[in-house]
Amino acid sequence: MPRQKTLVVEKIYSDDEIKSKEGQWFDESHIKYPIVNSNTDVYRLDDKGIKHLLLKFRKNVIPDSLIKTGWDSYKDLAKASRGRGASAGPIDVNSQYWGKRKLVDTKKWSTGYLNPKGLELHDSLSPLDESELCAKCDEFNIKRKDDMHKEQLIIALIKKQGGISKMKVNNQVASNPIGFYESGKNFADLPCRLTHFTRTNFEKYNNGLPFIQHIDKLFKKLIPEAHNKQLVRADTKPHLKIPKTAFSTVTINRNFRTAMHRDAGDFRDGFGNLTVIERGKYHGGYTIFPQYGVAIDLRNNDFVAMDVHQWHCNTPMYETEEDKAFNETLDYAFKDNPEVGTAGIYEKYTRISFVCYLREKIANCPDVIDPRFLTKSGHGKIIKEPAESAESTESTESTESTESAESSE
Ligand SMILES: O=C(O)CCC(=O)C(=O)O
Ligand SMILES: [Fe+2]
Repeated sequence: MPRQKTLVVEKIYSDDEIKSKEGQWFDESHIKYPIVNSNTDVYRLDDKGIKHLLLKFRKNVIPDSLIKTGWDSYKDLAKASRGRGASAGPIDVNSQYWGKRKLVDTKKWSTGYLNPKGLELHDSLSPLDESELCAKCDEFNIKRKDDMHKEQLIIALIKKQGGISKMKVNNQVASNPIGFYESGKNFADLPCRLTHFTRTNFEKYNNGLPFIQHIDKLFKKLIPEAHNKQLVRADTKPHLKIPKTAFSTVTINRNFRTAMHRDAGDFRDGFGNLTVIERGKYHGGYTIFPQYGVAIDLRNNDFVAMDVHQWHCNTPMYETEEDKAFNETLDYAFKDNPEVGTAGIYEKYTRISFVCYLREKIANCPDVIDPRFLTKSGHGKIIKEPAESAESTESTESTESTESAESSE
């Protein structure tokens, strides 16, 4: 008797069809197989009928003591981010977050917005009529089309005067990488490093390592060949890997319902290794691969190694009446100001998911790195750091997320 089931799944959508749905929401109606919640290996068939491992799910393989370690160490490290790209979902102009901002150039999951200077300019330009705005555009040598209406003229004037955010951003979600990151050139030159947020939360990061190391052990046991390949690569830069693992980085998400995306930035031949820590009661939040109609219910103590280069997302999380009654008996585990409007986090229940992986470009980092970038630091910044994201995003932002990181601590 095998200790696990095997499921082989076929495409419901062609590659082109599914790609066109990037950044969109999927709900439970897209699940075509019984939801995976016991030991199961899932294989997907490609267009040639060749089988590839999609995921290995294992139930109840993380001891409660390590779940407690993970919760105590990492519950507060899912910092808010506006750099999660398609996974953050379509820009919701009426959300608490965007409702109080003025958006420009909104496309699918990305948007620009007016900065304080832009808002000021907007106020001063709004009383002008079209002919006055046209005259102003001419003053600033702004090329304008004859059919531009009032708001477009105002935005053109604001843009010319630096009143629009430099970077496009995504919905704000609680999702943040800890561990190591490769160099980046986003406003500031950043070296290969332990991320700033990890350095400023260094004790927490360290205290939680037994939890991450256990996830690595599960990966090794379940998919030894892939683990070994990833370990060999990670070991080429031992100063940039999480000790005793094949991982460089862990993305921590809090109540983050992802829209359909593929992870990027991680080792092409590697796997995403996920677990969840729950508090309170909720339903849904299944991790679904909509192209194949298969979903898993990843819960406390469970583990999945999955091919994060396949399209995936989460179904909505919700409370039944019973869940609600139970959750009402709980204290709040977090002290977040609802006015900030980070998606999902103001519920009484909590689902923290951890994605452990190796960043592909770490292998290109130098062998010698200024030790200041690899260890505990105070709150003062050694260097300005832009938002980092588990995915490559069309854009990442700079100082603003850094500032909010400082103020949320
Ligand atoms: O929380 C989950 O189930 C999935 C998270 C995910 O896909 C991600 O962070 O990229
Ligand atoms: Fe993902």
